[in-house]
Amino acid sequence: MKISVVSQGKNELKTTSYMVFDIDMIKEVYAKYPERISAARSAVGKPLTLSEKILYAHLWDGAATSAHERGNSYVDFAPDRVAMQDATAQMALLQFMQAGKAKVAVPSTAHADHLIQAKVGATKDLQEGINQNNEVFNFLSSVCDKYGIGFWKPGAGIIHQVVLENYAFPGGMMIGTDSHTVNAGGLGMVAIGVGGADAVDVMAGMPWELKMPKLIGVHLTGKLNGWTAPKDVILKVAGIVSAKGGTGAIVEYFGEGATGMSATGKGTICNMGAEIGATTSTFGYDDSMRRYLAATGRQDVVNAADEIAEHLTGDSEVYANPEQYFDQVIEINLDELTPHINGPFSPDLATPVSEMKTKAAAEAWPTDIEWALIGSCTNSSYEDLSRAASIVDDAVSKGVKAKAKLGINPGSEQVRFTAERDGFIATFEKFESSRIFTNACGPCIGQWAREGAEKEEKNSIIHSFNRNFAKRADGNPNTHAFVASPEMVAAVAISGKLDFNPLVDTLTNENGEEVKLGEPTGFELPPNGFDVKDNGYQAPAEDGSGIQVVVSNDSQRLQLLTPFTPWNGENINGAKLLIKAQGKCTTDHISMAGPWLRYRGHLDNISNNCLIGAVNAFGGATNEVVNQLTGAKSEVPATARAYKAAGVPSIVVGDHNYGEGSSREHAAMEPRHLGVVAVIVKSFARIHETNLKKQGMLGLTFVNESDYDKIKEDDTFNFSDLAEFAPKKQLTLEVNHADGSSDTIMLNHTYNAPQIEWFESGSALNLIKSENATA
Ligand code: MIC
Ligand code: SF4
Repeated sequence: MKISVVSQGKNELKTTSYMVFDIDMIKEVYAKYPERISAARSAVGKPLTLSEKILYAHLWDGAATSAHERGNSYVDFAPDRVAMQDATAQMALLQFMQAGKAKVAVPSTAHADHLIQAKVGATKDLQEGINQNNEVFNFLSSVCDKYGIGFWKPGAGIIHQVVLENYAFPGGMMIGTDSHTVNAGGLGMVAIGVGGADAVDVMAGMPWELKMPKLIGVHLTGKLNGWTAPKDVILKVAGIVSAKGGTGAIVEYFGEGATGMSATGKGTICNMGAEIGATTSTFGYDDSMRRYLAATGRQDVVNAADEIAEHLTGDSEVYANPEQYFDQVIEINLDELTPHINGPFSPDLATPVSEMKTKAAAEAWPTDIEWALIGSCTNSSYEDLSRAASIVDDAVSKGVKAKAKLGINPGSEQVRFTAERDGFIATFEKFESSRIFTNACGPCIGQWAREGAEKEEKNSIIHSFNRNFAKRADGNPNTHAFVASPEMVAAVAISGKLDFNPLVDTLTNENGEEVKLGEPTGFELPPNGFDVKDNGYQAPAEDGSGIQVVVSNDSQRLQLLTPFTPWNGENINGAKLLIKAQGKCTTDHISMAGPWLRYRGHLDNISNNCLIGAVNAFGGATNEVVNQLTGAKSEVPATARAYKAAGVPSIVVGDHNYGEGSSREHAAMEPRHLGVVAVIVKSFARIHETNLKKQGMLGLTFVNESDYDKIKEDDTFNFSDLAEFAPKKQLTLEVNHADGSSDTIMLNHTYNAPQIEWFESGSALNLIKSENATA
């Protein structure tokens, strides 16, 4: 099959013909709502939040018969749909191919968005992206065709914008193999990021398990105004709760401030809920959602949702007295909220724009901005582009030129096409140095050929993305990346200064006059409607049974999976320390993206990036550990391979919130493939912990956090009571030090009985396969 390019060329005829995807499925979901909500209400015994309504309406076993304890009970759910992006879909679909099913059990889509590099501009970059990744795109296209999965071709857009525009619906439940799947909360869904193995469960028609989340209520009063944007709400929330403050919780927004903002603005807020570790975030069904659904051709969804509208938002008693219903309540008054800039290196480091001058000086952050980037799944809607363009327009009309380069990645071809028709693209191009990149992730995931990045100079960039971990955008560890709203990014681009405060500061124009930028203006939705010539969608074959999916044996990009070895039932003895990671260890540190995205479908090749970004607690270097078999220093992946070859199991030790960030299961599969048996940390990020379990690893936490300090570089480890591995029972680790002394350390785990079976079987997939074989 040949992949065609979504043309990003000039607009031609209006050819939009909308189709509402899966409307019958949506109607079926809604048909069950009244009965299920009333069952949930009796089970819980009090008024319900929106999050509870959606969760209880999607129980695998049907109507609720009892309440599920938040933060404690594992519950089986039946999500309505699955979304995957190219960088995770490869591994998800390689696993699905092993599950022995002819078709996916629920509507599913895959989106080609992560693999296209931003270099010179959309047209060239997209073609280059296709040339570079042809093998992978062809694989995805044919697997999708075969198994009944919708495929959005390269250039169609970023998964979460495309999902919001086409598939998200109020009250629905979705999982997706990307942590920002949560973006669909902007249309009132419970949408959750997962690893590929979880997606395989749902696509194979099995229940999907989640620990009943806790609930955080965010009460938004007042109204956004002036320079303040939806992005500032989540930048502020991140500052309040920190990068792990939302762990295990759904964040539900309500109040006049919530209903007063656009659906895509709500999407921005939900999107970055991933950066506080939240399971997901959501908003009640309201007029902004009606408007957005109608504008994107889904009046049928509005009609269906309106029939059960009362069930698609929280009960009024809940919003009147939130403290009685949520585990935590946060109040934000939008009238008083001011623009924020978060960063560098962590998305929760929040600074109000008015304090940036002092803060940047105190921290010695470089304040000259060379690049300002607008885009990513967080902020690439029509509204975002229109508001950012208004700033550019204003500057141009006042004779001010941009000091920094501006790069734009529109969220979807529909957004780009419409924005071009309405003149916004031309506005951005009024600055000579502006670049319009492909409708794709681009710089957000390190797919950015930034000139000079290899020099590793200390510098700052600002962007409207969600993540700003070290090296993420351009691979340079000294790039200080700051996160802000698109309108602030435009203003900072124009001034060239990180600490520019458009509310009070002036700029000097070409005539030497001092001018002030006007407040942003824009359009929630295109006044003349959305339009697109080729949205880039490829429907799957009706009957895919005859389609062959070919993976060549000598491919460097794709590799069929070999099942992981089941546990032999014995205690694990004589394990060596692969690395004790210190401080922040996100999935970007464990399995870097950027240049490594090319190996996402090839487990052995991508394992060569295993933990290369993690900081070694002994000596502080990255990608340098001592091979305990030889005593020599060596790279992490090579050391792991040496232990594996010698038949010596290894373990990884880590700090807090280990595995924060992405859903990529490579961060669990790589260590597994390289012979790591256990990851022992102070605390885990949710998706990563599940990914470890799914791949048959031991993901354990210190009972006493300070035991982390007892682990020495040359220790040998024995798991002495693994044979009695059982739910809620601690495990014992004997730590034998090189000087002959030893410590006994107790470890907690959160495995329930079925998850212990995953460990015993070698992986969750092995278990599915054996169950299918005996069915
Ligand atoms: C990201 O933003 O880090 C990614 C790339 O979208 C990831 C998924 C991946 O690693 O492929 C995510 O957020 O889950
Ligand atoms: Fe793509 Fe960035 Fe969004 Fe991840 S966060 S899906 S890389 S745009």
